[in-house]
Amino acid sequence: MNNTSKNIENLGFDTWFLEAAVPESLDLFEIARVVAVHKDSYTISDGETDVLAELVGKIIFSATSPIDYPAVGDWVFANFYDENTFSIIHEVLPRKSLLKRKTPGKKIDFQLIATNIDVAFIVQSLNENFNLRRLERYLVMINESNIQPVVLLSKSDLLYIEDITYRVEEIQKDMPRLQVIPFSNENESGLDSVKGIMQAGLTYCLLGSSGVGKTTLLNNLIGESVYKTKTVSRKASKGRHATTHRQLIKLDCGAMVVDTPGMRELGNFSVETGLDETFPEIVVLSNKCHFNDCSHIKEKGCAVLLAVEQGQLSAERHQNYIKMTKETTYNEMSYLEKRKKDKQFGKLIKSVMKHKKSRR
Ligand SMILES: Nc1nc2c(ncn2[C@@H]2O[C@H](COP(=O)(O)OP(=O)(O)OP(=O)(O)O)[C@@H](O)[C@H]2O)c(=O)[nH]1
Ligand SMILES: [Mg+2]
Ligand SMILES: [Zn+2]
Repeated sequence: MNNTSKNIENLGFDTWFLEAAVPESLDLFEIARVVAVHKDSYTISDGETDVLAELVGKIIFSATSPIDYPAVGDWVFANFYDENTFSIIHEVLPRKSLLKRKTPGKKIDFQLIATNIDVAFIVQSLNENFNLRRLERYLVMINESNIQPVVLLSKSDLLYIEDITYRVEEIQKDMPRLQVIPFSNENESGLDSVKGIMQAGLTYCLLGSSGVGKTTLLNNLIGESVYKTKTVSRKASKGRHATTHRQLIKLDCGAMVVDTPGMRELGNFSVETGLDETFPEIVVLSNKCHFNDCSHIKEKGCAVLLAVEQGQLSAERHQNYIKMTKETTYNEMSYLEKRKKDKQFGKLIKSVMKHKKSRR
């Protein structure tokens, strides 16, 4: 494999990763990027060729959480075999950013969505999917991960211009610094604005509910319909995702895009900075609360509640903030509890094994 630095630079590799990498590994392995994750294998790319990859046993045996496994967007150290038709991943390089969410349902664990993302496109359709509370939820996750968020409002062809403007203003009233771009995959309006902000060497991620048009947008950015979108009737497609796995695609303009399957549930996990960055006005207000540890739910002298009462802060926004604060605390506690139990169970097994050995 021809691991020239130019090729991996084109895929987004920069000095940040070089400095973060274990120096010895630089001599032993080649550098590649994970462009797709399959059930038990990966596809990695050196910027020239895509190669099937498996994990070295060490990674599997020492992994203690989903974070220890490679995800789409990761840079890895690998060895190539059989004329570059097969490879083994030995090490995951440190990450610039990491997008994770709670696994859907009651189970308390989390999943990696993607890593080393620079900009996240949160896609909502301007018609039925548009929802400020859901938007805040995505923003908490993205802000927590140190990724720049941009909001893309799809299907503008289905609304009158006044209604589009109204929705954009609704977002910007609460979040004036957030970039919002309405667009249509159908009549292509706004597509140039989306293309216009995309930069070579940066990695973008498409997030949002199923059916909002993420993959259609990707196909439009590529310029041809390479990836499958939902074309079956609404009824038949209910609950089914057109996109089933995550992959990283390189565009002609030099930018990279990770398409993801729509998420029905977006549980957040220990997202303190994410919450603070998404609700900065609440942070400012809370400095004026009478109690230092005010939860802004029912305390006397709460400046946040006063702002809601006086109409400076919308009640829905406040409620969403409280809801997510409670939820993230609950998820984190349950997760720590689970880890503790797992550890105790591990210790128990070890001591039983030891006991068995000593009796032999
Ligand atoms: N009218 C209109 N329809 C659109 C637009 N964008 C996408 N669609 C349609 O919406 C449906 C879903 O589009 P997809 O691109 O598959 O949606 P997705 O977000 O990738 O969905 P998942 O992969 O399931 O998460 C398709 O039938 C598209 O043709 C748009 O801008 N306007
Ligand atoms: Mg899709
Ligand atoms: Zn308060």
